[in-house]
Amino acid sequence: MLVILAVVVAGFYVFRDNRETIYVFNWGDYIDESVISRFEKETGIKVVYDVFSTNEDMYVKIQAGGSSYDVAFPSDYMIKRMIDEDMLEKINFDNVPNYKYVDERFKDLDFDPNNEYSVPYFWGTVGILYNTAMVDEEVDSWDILWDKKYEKQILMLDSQRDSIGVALLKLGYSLNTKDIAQLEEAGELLKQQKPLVLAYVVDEVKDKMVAGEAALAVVWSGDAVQGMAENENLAYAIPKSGTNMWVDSMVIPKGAKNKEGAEKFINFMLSTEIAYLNTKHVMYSTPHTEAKKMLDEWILNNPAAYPSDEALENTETFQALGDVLREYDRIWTEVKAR
Ligand code: N2P
Repeated sequence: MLVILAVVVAGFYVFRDNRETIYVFNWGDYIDESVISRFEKETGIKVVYDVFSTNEDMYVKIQAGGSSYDVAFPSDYMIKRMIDEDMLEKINFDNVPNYKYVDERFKDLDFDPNNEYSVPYFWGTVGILYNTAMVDEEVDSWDILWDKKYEKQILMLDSQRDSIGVALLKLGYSLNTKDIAQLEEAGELLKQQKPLVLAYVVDEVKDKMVAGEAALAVVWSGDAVQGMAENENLAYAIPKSGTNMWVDSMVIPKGAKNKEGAEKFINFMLSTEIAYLNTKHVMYSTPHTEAKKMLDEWILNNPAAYPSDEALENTETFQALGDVLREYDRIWTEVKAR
């Protein structure tokens, strides 16, 4: 009897292990998790789901190659870099008919000009989430993040492009500068700011701001929307001197073992119902025309989630920077090490 049972159990595991699988690598807190089991149920494909917290972490992990992913979710500038370094597969769009739902504004973008490698997932801006019960002044400049009044009440993004970017914007420079002197200046500014910073965080920023642990935080807009939904004292501002606008897209890394499974997953994520579940849950801004129509007024009318064209005028996208990235790495390491 026991033997039979053992054979049956072993058989079950062998069967399970043989299931078609895809490996998905996404940002933390960036999906309605019920979507994963729905995909598994509907397609019979098992999903192994891992998360990362910055583009740079994702890049290092994919480049190291140890684990091969079938779908990943980099941002614009990182997609460009991965295309240039021959790290991405061209997507067969015949297998992604739901691509038709992607708003034209998010097609033909400069990081993937012919729409060959990437499918937009969410987009947004970088700005300041602040607690109006703790900040009694207008927030319209990056300078406030250097105001000693807010010592240990400031959260910065633990993400080198974003934090160096904020310092560059404060100095009036481009987010894409390759000028070493300007980068050094930005690095110095971040070092000066460090005693005022409570913590460098990524996904933890939402809980900390909702709990009132800090007064000001540099955030990606979707996290601001989530924070505002949970704490009415929270507000979001894009400084007058401008900011970064970004798009995160689904891509298939070279070396993917199940490209067709990856395309099925990408298409599934673009079905109207699934795109709606995801945007409703994570509150990031969707590029999906039909899913957007299903959203509640409060989020559609929230300028943090869906800013006016005018508000987006003074934004810049990150470009891939080539060799100068070494300087970014060095400067960021120095800032964090102090
Ligand atoms: C969600 C991460 C958002 C990605 N936790 C911003 N590009």
